Amino acid sequence: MDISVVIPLLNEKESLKELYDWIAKVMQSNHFSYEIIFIDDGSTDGSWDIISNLSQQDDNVKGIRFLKNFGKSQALHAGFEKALGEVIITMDADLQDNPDEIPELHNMIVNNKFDLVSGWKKKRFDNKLTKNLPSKLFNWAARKTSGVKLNDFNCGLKAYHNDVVKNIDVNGEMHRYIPVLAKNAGFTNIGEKVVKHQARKYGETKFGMERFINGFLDLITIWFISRFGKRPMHLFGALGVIMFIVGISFAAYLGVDKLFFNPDGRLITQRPQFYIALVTMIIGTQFFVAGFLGEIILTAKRNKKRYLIKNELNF
Ligand SMILES: Nc1nc2c(ncn2[C@@H]2O[C@H](COP(=O)(O)OP(=O)(O)OP(=O)(O)O)[C@@H](O)[C@H]2O)c(=O)[nH]1
Ligand SMILES: [Mg+2]
Repeated sequence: MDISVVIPLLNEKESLKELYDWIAKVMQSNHFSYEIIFIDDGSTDGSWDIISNLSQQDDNVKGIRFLKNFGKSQALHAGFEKALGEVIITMDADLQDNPDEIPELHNMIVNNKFDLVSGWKKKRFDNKLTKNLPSKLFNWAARKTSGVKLNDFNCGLKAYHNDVVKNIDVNGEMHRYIPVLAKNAGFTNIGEKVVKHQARKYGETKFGMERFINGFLDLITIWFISRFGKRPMHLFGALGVIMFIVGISFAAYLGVDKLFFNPDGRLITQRPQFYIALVTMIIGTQFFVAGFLGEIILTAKRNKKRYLIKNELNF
C-alpha cells in the first residue's frame, strides 16, 4: 500500500465528508493505493456515525473509536500502530490542511528519501495575537532546545516513512514534538515543505491558550529526556555534588571560625552562613538521591526495547 492517511479528530462532523471526498479524489487521480484511518477521540457530536457510514461505502476508510477523549497524541499512536502504507500522512480533520499536498509529500518521502517531512504553514489564517505570535516564540524555543531546524513544529500535516511511525512512541501531549522524537530515535533526515493553510471553516478550535503552557512544559521534558534520560545521575549527581560542596565549605568555615578565631562571637545558629550551609547540603543530598532513584528506575525497565535495528541479514 502506498499511503495511509491518519486523521485524529474530535467533534468535526461538519468537515468529515468533505475531507473524505477531497482525499479520495486526490488519491484516485494519482493512482495511489491508500487507506484513510479516522481516529475518533471521544467525539460527542456524531462524528463517529459519519465515519462508519463512510467506511461502509468505501473499504479504504477505516475507523478507530476511543472510549473517551484520550488526546491527540494517543489517537496518533493508535493510527500509527495500524497504518499499513509505505508513507504515512497525518492531517487535521478540520479542512485546514490541504489534501492536494499529499502527492508531493509522498514524493519527498519515497524519492527524496526523507524520513519525515513536516508541513510549514508559512502564511497562516489565524489570529495574529493569540496564535501567530505565541506560535513563533514556541517554535523558536523548540528549535533551540531540540536542535531540529523546523519553522513549524505544530503543523498537523506531516508525512513519515513507515519505519519512523512504527519506532517512535507518541505519548502524553508529545504530538507537537514528533520530529524531535524521530530525531532521538535516529531518523535524522527531516525535511520541511511549505503548505497551504486555510481558515477553519466549520466547528471550533479544540486547543486554547493552555496549549502554549503545556507545550513549553513538554518541551522541557523532551529536552531533559533526550539529554539525561539515559543517565539521570549525570545531571542530578553533578548538581548534588556542587550543592553539597558549597554547603560543606560554609559549615567548615563556621566550625573553624568558631573553634579557633572567634570563640566568643555570635552563636553559629545566629549566622546567615549556617542556613546557607544547611539548605545547600540538604538540597544537594536530595539531588543525589533523585539521581539514584532515576538510575534505579531505568535499570528496572531494562526489558523494554532500548535500541532499533536498521537491517538484519539471513535471519
Ligand atoms: N484525537 C484527538 N484529536 C483532537 C483533539 N483535539 C483536537 N483534535 C484534532 O486535532 C486537529 C487540530 O485541532 P484544532 O482545534 O483544529 O487546532 P488548530 O488547528 O491549532 O486550531 P484552529 O486554527 O482554531 O482550528 C483537529 O483535526 C481536531 O479535530 C483530541 O483531544 N483528540
Ligand atoms: Mg484547526
